[in-house]
Amino acid sequence: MTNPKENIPGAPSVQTPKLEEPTEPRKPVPPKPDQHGPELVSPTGTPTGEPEGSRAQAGDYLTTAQGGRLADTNHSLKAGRRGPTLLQDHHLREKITHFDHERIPERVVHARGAGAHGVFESYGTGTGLSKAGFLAAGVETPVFVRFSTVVGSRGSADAVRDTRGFAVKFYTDEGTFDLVGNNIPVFFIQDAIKFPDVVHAAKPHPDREIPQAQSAHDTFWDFVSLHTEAQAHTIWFMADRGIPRSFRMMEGFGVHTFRLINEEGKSTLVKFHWKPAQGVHSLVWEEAQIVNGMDPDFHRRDLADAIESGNYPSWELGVQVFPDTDDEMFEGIDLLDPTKFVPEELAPVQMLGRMTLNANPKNYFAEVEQVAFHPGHLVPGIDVTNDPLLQGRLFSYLDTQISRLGGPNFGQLPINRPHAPVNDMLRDGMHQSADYIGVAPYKPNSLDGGCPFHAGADAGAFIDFPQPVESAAKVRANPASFSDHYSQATLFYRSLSATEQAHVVEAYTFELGKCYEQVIRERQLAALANIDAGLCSEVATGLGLSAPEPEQEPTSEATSPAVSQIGGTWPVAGRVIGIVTDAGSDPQRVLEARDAIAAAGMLALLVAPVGGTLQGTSEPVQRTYASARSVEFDALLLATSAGAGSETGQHIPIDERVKVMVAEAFRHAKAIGGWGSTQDVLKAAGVDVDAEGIVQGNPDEVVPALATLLERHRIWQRFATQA
Ligand code: HDD
Repeated sequence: MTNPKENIPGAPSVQTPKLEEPTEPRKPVPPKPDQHGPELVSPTGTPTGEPEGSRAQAGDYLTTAQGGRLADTNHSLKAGRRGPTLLQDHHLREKITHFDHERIPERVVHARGAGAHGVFESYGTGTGLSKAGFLAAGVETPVFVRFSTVVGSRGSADAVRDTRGFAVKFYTDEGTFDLVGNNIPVFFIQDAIKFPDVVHAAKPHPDREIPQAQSAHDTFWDFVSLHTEAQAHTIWFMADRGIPRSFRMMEGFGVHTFRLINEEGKSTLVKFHWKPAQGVHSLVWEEAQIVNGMDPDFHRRDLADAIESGNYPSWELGVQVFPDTDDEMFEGIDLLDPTKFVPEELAPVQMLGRMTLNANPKNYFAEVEQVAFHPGHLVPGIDVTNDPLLQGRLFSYLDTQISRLGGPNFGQLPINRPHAPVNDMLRDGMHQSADYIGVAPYKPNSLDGGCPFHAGADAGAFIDFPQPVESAAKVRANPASFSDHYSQATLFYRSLSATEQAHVVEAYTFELGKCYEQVIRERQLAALANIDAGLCSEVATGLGLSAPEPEQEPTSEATSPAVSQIGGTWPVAGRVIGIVTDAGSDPQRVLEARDAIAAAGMLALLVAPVGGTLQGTSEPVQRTYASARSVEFDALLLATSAGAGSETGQHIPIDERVKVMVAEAFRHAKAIGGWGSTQDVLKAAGVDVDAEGIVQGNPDEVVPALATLLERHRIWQRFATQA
């Protein structure tokens, strides 16, 4: 490399060592087997037949955006080695200009997200309800899913307390269907006109732009304590659902009531549900806080790693079904009120098919950032209701893509292209890239032979359901049933186990404790009093305030056990076990355990004092004491020899970082197994060796025992309040 100062008289000569760049052309690194991009369809939706890779990054040589080959992209064109730089350097200007415009506005909400490709396979059980082609028996439909947090910016951490977005794009033969839902079945507000208010309240304070991706601040609690219809949603994400263990372990909900139309034109009201095969699991709060520092990409990484390792996450899509009655009520619950859910005990979820995510994106920007969802992307057989929140969403999503993606042609981006043929009369506009033919993009026309023609229902057209519209005066008002703001918050809280209720108390106490304004804390306590007197008094105690009397006592004793996340057993595939080793570990037993873990479909990560290979083997270790933390493991396996009764006879002191790892894993109610000096390590970490969920023995005993414990996710008995 040339000394940059070589032309300066007297400047010392600097020799900078350098790694040589390859000089022979070679193909770009191909996508990994777990990655694929959007299907190669043209902007008008027809398959292009283009070979993979022909769109971009093709050929051996670096080119400009116009395809001209470049001799040098490392130096700008200068008048002499010491400049100045010449304006005529079109490559410099193209490169810098493009770079200057690389960022697009992030989503106003749900900015932070992760995505994956997959397939939806229909069981055919929905055909009596809906004529949608993708719900017919055996039909496979490609999908793209984007999970997200709501409040944080694009670079914020994954494991914050928040609602999660769960948006699915089905590329059906009849056009694209988007199911744009959340991991919580109720919403903050009843009317879309309040959306800017709730979002402004939840976003960082405008003066200091603090805090990022948090609801633990004054403006949020100011709003929800005044606008009490938000209480039903808020309690769901103060509960464990607000800090999921993984995107793979979340339920999804369409939230609104939708309308399915069958071949006979019969309408049925439904609520959509996604049920994860992996079970519904959460982090505990301290774990989530550590995760956000240790690995802000925790959920994104977890999803990508699972898919890369062939551990494809899957969900069943189901519906709760309600008769389409004039009053749009079911068992006293107003189906048009999006702050209400229908307990599964009253209307069981009927399964329609399974979605499996089987490929990671090839390029995050092109796919995850540019994907554009819209609840108005509907297919024949699925229609909307008059839910005032949904009605406003039908406007908002199209509108937002225009500023976010720079114009009205975002549907032509590869990730957004329908897989059904597109034959529209939309023309021109920013970023137009469709190869349109014909001279008459208007209707009626004779010059293009009258094409394209309208389709009828028999030719697969979307026919709006002819729902009668109430003859009434124009009003800015809600139905009377919308003024019940508390009954379902009460129902939710009372349906939780004692451990989950304790987490809710801790969450409110933490969040309100972060507020500065006393009046806001008191007002939220007044709202909690209307939900549950016990909840209110425990939070009040934590805040050092007295509990107010309720304005209204809960009238119903109803519960819905289905909302509790504790009690079931779930497949353990994809769970992560950290095997903690040290200089005296028996490599034979470590590898035996690792193989047994893999055979059970779980992932073992070897943790060693330093990097390199496992002592006495050529097996690489994945984590060191410096890089490992308990939060990335669902369970720990102690294969250590350190401690008083060292198995090797040679005394190895127990590393402080191992003690932290063990103490944390225990505190977070994780299963811990081991052999060798396990007892010593547990004692040194302050752990009761006889506690529930501690298993000791050889790998062939310990690994199956850990797997059984993991089926329940955590050792719930360890929490002070029993499940
Ligand atoms: Fe929304 C994005 C889910 C109400 C306006 N919303 C967005 C995303 C999800 C949801 C999952 C991210 C999609 C993606 O990954 O690209 N939103 C919901 C649910 C709601 C809801 C389940 C209620 C049941 N949203 C809602 C209302 C409005 C919006 C009432 C406006 C009146 N939402 C938007 C938006 C976003 C969005 C501003 C931001 C980025 C985008 O649309 O594409 O238009």
